[in-house]
Amino acid sequence: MNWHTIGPTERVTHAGGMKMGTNVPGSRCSTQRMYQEEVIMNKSVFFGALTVAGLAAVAASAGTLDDVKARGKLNCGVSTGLVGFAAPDASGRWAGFDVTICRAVAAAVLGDQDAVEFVPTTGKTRFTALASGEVDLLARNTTWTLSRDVDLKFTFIGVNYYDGQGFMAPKALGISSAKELDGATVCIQTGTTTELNLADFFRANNISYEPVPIETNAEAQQQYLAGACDVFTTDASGLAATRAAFESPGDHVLLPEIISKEPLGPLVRHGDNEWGDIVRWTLNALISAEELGITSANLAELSAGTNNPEVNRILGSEGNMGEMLGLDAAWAARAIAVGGNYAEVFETNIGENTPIGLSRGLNALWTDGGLIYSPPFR
Ligand SMILES: N[C@@H](CCC(=O)N[C@@H](CS)C(=O)NCC(=O)O)C(=O)O
Repeated sequence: MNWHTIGPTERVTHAGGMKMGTNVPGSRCSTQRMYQEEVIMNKSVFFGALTVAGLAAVAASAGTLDDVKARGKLNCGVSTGLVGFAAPDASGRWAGFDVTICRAVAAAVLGDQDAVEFVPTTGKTRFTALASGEVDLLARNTTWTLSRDVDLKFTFIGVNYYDGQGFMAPKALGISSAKELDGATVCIQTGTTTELNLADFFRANNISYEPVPIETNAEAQQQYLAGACDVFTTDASGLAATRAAFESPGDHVLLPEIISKEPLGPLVRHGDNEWGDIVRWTLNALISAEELGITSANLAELSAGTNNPEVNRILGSEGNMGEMLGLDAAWAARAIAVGGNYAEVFETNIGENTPIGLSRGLNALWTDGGLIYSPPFR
């Protein structure tokens, strides 16, 4: 399909009642500017001459564990709102798959899953928030890439969701492949891998598009439904979460192409390995708990001691792993108590029986044919 050959009046109307490809007057969407995430992050947009990497070096000099303990609160960077992953619930309490990581770390370190200050960040602001020390940890569907590690100097402590970038389009558009998108307007969040992958995909397929840059998922949703862009592209999990919040999710399709690898996981600043270890092994505790059959239901019972030595080492009835981390013996048991093991956290927040409806897929345990794998508690 060549979008340039379809005049605005010929385009079908979808959810918001506006014509496809119509720009919302005065919105950022009339600016067809392509942001390059690393340029934004490194060109000192936020802090004069200090780069994100420079900020990371400054902020990492202090012991984050001591800071968190002294403050009595974990500052955790999350998204501005993506239901299922991180969003305030009906009572205003932050909940979700990523939020659980923040709460699990707070439970492990401070003994209180509510001792968390949730700091909403956008695709653009998240790295500055972490580098400057505003947050101790970022748990916000962030893709592990070489430049974010090596150049921005962040340590990805693991992967909590293996994802890939997809496209969502109104059903009324009648398209069945992203390769039919020549000339389409595409809503993309700035400061993300999304915009870089999008450029690569269209270039590789020798087709063109007009980017409609947006900053938050709420804005993406609104612009897409208003017809400011023909399609919305982001991580497939984000598309599922976004679509689930629509009034008529069935009016929108996810196209079959997954155009990138998006290993999403929590990250900390380089330079504070002790803190990185705590976050890493907190995630690993949730994953190992699934593998070893530790659940919310049997946690208390198993914590008293079992005949499985690894269960005992995780739950603290044997060995001194908590001490090695600068914590106490029950650190992992408290982390698991927050939302259960990895499977429970997945199923409660984003699984097949939730409106988000994600299957485990690549995120099944390695023993079930997936990629989720924890090194041993040994
Ligand atoms: N994984 C990609 C994209 C992450 C991203 O920002 N995704 C959007 C769309 S799902 C999001 O989380 N938005 C939440 C928000 O705006 O607060 C990256 O790390 O660059």
